[in-house]
Amino acid sequence: MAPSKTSKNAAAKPSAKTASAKPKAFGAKGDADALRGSIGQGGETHQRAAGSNSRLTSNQGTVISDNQNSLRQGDRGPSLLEDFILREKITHFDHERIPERIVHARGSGAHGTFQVYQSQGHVTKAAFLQDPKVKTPVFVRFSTVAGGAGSIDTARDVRGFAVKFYTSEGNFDLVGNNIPVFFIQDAMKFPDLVHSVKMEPDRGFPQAASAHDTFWDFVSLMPESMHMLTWVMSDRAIPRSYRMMEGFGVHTFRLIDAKGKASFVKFHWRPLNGSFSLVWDEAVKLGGADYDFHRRDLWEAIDAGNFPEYELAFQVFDEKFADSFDFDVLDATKLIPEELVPLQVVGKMTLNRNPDNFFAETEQVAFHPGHVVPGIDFSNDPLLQGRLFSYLDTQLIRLGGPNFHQIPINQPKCPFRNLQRDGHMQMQVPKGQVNYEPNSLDPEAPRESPTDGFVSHPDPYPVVQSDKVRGRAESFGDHYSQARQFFLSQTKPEQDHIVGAFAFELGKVSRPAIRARMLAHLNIVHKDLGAKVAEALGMEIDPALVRAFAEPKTLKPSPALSLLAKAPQTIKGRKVGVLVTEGSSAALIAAIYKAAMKEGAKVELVGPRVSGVSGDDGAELPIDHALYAAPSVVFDAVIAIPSKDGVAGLLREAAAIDWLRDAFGHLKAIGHNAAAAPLLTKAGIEVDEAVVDIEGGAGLKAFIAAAKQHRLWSREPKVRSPGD
Ligand code: HDE
Repeated sequence: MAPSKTSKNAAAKPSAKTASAKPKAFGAKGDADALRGSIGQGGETHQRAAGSNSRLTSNQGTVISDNQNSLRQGDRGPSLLEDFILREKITHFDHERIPERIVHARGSGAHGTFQVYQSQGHVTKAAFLQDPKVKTPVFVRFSTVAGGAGSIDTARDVRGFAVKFYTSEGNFDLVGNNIPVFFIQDAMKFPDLVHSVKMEPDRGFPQAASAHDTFWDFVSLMPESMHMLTWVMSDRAIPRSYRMMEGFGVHTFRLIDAKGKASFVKFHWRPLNGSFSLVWDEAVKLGGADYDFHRRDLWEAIDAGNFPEYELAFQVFDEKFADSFDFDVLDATKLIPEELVPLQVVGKMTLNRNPDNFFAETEQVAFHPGHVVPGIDFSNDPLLQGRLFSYLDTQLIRLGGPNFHQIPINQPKCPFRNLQRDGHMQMQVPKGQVNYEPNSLDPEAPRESPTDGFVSHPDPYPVVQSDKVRGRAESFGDHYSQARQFFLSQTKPEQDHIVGAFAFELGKVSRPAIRARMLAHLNIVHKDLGAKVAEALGMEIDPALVRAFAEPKTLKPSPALSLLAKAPQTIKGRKVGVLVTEGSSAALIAAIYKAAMKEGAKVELVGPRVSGVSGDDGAELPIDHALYAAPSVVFDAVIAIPSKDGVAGLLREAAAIDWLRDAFGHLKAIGHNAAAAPLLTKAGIEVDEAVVDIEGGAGLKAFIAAAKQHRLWSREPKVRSPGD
């Protein structure tokens, strides 16, 4: 931001008044500090001089005269305990961090709105699902699960997809994931699961990775995890972008209509631009190239006005369907195939504003599946029931007390009043004598609303007279059939990636017995899966282990479970990287911008330097990145158009060779000119339908068509085999 007129003047010339009133305003060592003042860090100087209300103060409002030097006894003497300004500043700083989330610590947020397409009054009375004209504000936080707050974005992991709807009847939080099932059936096992996947407690590594002994030890002893594991080893766990992944409420919830009639529901989010993933080698390299790949992608898209959109869909079903379904709808390790209960698209969420402050909003937002509104209710899913306890409890420690709902990002946007009082960080100043109910002293005090307040669904689900038990229904017992169904529903490349991911992860497990147990499970899920992973690991499947489990059912494949089968052909919201050199064709660059913009994609120029590179017309090219700072993994498709002279320099640059070699290995569309030919050869690129000479023949059009396919899957067998 350009400095204001006042600040420029003032910074250049401190006022005589300030200088004379306090000759040592910038310290006895004078020169360095005075220089700092003149180049902007001492901006407060001119603020004091200007006497504006942007004067720096302590938290108590005392105006601060010197923000550069602590108080000491003489200019080389000891600092004084009396310095209340230093102590306040340092103490606040010492407390800047709050405990990070025990899971989902690494996340990125965005504001937006939700609008229903048409009234859903036939299934729910929830106010925000009635009127298509109503825009309900939302705040969304996407996250990884296992890593700490500072961990990489592209780890293989489940992604959190948590949405807070600020409805006219209170906040509704849909705290979901990008995978529709979960690892465990009962909340009792959650701390064990999380302990096993987080860094190992003695050594403090690995960070943000499930590829280690404790995780695979735990899940190999937990057959109910098998379905989720096939998902987590699939491409779903390495999404291309938060803008390009599905979301799921996971559990069965209930919708309640105005007459009190209940239906079961599963919630789904579908990104309008389609769902896409990275390939594993790309995800690994992105971990080094751009730690914040997903956070940056979301921020930049919203900042550029390219707003991510997701449709909300319901799978609505009744008790009769629930009873007829092969699996228990209360079991969070199972999904209901869309082919059995089709999705009803009910509305759209648009993310249109970045947070103003990461900590105040993204870090302090407090989600809770128990934040529901009239018209939405729970089911008896034991995992959900456990969550209903956990989320409120965790906010108490994380946000420091029971008033976290008063933090702006958590406050309902409808009126809220009750008689809860006091506690840490109470921000409200409740008035009057009455803080209890019933009372006869204050007719204006808040009271219950029997007619339109939240009433729990009476739940006629057969809770027959029974003993207290710690146990599970038999209907939760089949752990393999849906895992097999998921595997069989994938396209060939997707199946290969699942095999590759299991081989990679189990290859990192040091105890052979754990690997052997997992291979036995995978063999039950599907013989091909077991055999291929065993081959990649160079191990045999132990028949004694396999016999211990019953043979699962072979269910009809569900094509909706494959991402590739339903991927739209688009480059909307994607990035094309263009490698140029001194003397690259300005006309060709202009044509590339035009063709990409027409498709809603963004072009970024990569040059040997970040500035001072001219095109063949002599004009300086608007380079976005220097080559060493922008490997091709950060782009969806790439083009190399060096000049005839410029290519010689690239041939000596490992970064340029890798740029193309990686794009080829990651199955991306590669456009080039004739001058790039020796570079392509040196990078080992074999011409195929996604390697396009953009100057000749079908030209740019053919390149765009190739890029719209996301990746050229038929190239994959040439560059890697499953299990690599
Ligand atoms: Fe969570 N989960 N979870 N979880 N979860 C948390 O709450 C928990 C589960 C999910 O961006 C914590 O505020 C238990 C399933 C998301 O702030 C904690 C169980 C699903 C987020 C917690 C589960 C989720 C969380 C940590 C098993 C998908 C991030 C910090 C019974 C439907 C929300 C916090 C955000 C966060 C507990 C299982 C989704 C500790 C006990 C299943 C998206 O309370």
